[in-house]
Formats: sequence, structure tokens, C-alpha cells
Amino acid sequence: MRIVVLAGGIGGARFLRGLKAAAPDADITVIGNTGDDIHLFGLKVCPDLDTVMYTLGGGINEEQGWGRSDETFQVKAELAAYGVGPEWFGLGDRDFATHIVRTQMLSAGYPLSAVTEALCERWQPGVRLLPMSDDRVETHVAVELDGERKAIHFQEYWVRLRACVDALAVVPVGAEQAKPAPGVLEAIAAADVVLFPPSNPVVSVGTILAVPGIREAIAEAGVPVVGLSPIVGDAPVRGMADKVLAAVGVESGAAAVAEHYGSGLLDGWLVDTVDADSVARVEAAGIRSRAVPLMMTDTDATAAMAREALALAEEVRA
Ligand code: FO1
Repeated sequence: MRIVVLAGGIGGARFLRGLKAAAPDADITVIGNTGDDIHLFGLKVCPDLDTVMYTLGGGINEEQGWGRSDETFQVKAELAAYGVGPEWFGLGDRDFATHIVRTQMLSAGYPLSAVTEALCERWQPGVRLLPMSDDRVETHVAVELDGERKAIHFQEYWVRLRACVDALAVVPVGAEQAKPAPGVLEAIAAADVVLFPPSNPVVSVGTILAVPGIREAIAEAGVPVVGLSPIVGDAPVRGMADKVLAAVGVESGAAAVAEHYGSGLLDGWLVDTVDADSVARVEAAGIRSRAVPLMMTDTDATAAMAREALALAEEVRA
């Protein structure tokens, strides 16, 4: 079975670990969000691609869900000693090697998709990891700080500000001009099923869908598209998705997110058992829905979720 998954960072990576366990023989292609990418110290950092690569490759810092395990921060301290910031983004020594290799290859002319493939040679994630685009897309967030409205990089909003101010707008800068990376449209066209994991519907899955051609390819693929709600009981399971959902006028609810994606895109939507009362609303939107446990407490729980998503896809296909 060929499965395509649109993944963001931590939620997407955790879901993929369960999906691999649930469908060990499946051919899984991950289309990774690159809107979180940030250029620091002359290096290109790809948080969502790295979180998928490290999580599936066994190198992730498990508690954080980002960065490397057994990390040290000598380089970061030395940079700070030179007064070179920012200090609010925690890049570890092991992680720096990934960004150095990536930047070196990009400078040599390799596209991000080739770089990602090369990095995955080491990590063997067991899935094909494609960036959504080889072109630069960076999500910026409009905020009002000290009475002044300005756009800041997503990472500054997410990590330095901890999303403590409202997001007035979320803009994937460069998305309109971006092209799907090589292999992305082909993978969607060849897929037997497309899954939207419990990633952030605005800044992760939303950003991938903002690359012209990707949303259309999924809508026209003619195969089941099934998503899993990242919102449980009107609150994001992790992260601050509610903050960016508000920016696009979507209430922080399992049914509202399904409606946001729309029945033109989604055929099925899993909500958590605590949101069982929202199944009817999702079905009224023309999207098949069922309530199952959606807390990714461990790989077995996540594998069960993945099996439910694949079962719903078969039900929709019938
Ligand atoms: N998230 C934080 O909350 N604090 C950090 O200092 C931080 C550093 C960091 C370094 C590399 C990397 O790949 C990710 C990092 N993240 C950090 C997570 C990152 O902001 C999020 O994973 C994604 O951008 C959102 O999915």
C-alpha cells in the first residue's frame, strides 16, 4: 500500500512512528513542512524535516520532540560569548552538524530535496521524506508588540514569545511562488491513501497545502484522504495550535478543523472519544467521522490510531 502523509513537526513525527508500526509493509512518503525553516548563523535549519528524520531515525530528544538526544550546547555558549544571537533558539552541538552539512550541500547547488535524501541516508527513517518544496517558504506571523504591528518569523513567535500574543495573521512568505518539490505530485498521484496527521492545521499542514498544486493534487487524487484531529476537547494536545487557528478565524475544536480543511479535501476525520459529540457535525459537513482515542501516549496507542485512520479510509473507499 502506498501512503502519503503531510507532516509538520512533533505531532506528525510521533504519528509516523505509529503508522510504521501499524503498516510495516506500506510504502510511506512524507511531504514535510518547510515553512518553519529559519536561517541562523549562516545555516539553514529545517525543524520539521529534522524532527521527522530524527524521530524515525532514532536520534530525537524524546521529551522535547525536537533536536538531538544526548545533546550538548558548547557551540551555542561560544556564540553567546561573542554576543552572537539569537540565544532563544536552542541549537545543540550535534544538531549543528546537520545544519552545516545541509548548508554546505545547498551552497554547492543541491536542492533541498536532494539534501534531505542525503541526510536520510544516515538516519534511515524508513519513509521517503520530501520537503514540500525546494523553494524558500518561511512562515511569518503578524503581531502587535509595544503598540506596533509587525511581522516576525514563526520561530520567534513560537519559541521566543511562546505565542503569548495573538497572531493577527499567519503568512507563508514565498508560498505563492513555490513549486512542489520533485516527487511530491507524483507521490500524491500514486498514493492509495493520503493522511493528515495531528499536525498543526495552519502552520504545518496548512503551509504544505499553500504550495500551489499540492491541495489540488490531493483533492483530485481520487483516493481517500483521512485526517486525525490535533485538537482534543477544544484544546491542542501539544503546542499552541489554538493561537494560530484563531488567526485564520477557526475555533479551536475538532469539528471546526475538519470544516476548515473542507469536504473538498477530506473524506474522513478521526476525533478523540472526548469529542464524540462532534462526529455528527463533521458528518454534516460531508466528511465521514468516528471517535477513537487520539492521545499518542506511546507507539502502541499511535499504531492503533493509524489503524483506525486506514480503516476509515477503506470504509470511505467502499
Ligand atoms: N522549540 C522550542 O520550543 N525551543 C527551542 O529552543 C527550539 C530549538 C529548536 C532547534 C532545532 C529544531 O529543529 C527545532 C527547535 N525547536 C525549538 C522546535 C521548533 O520550534 C518546532 O519544532 C517547530 O518549528 C514547530 O513544529
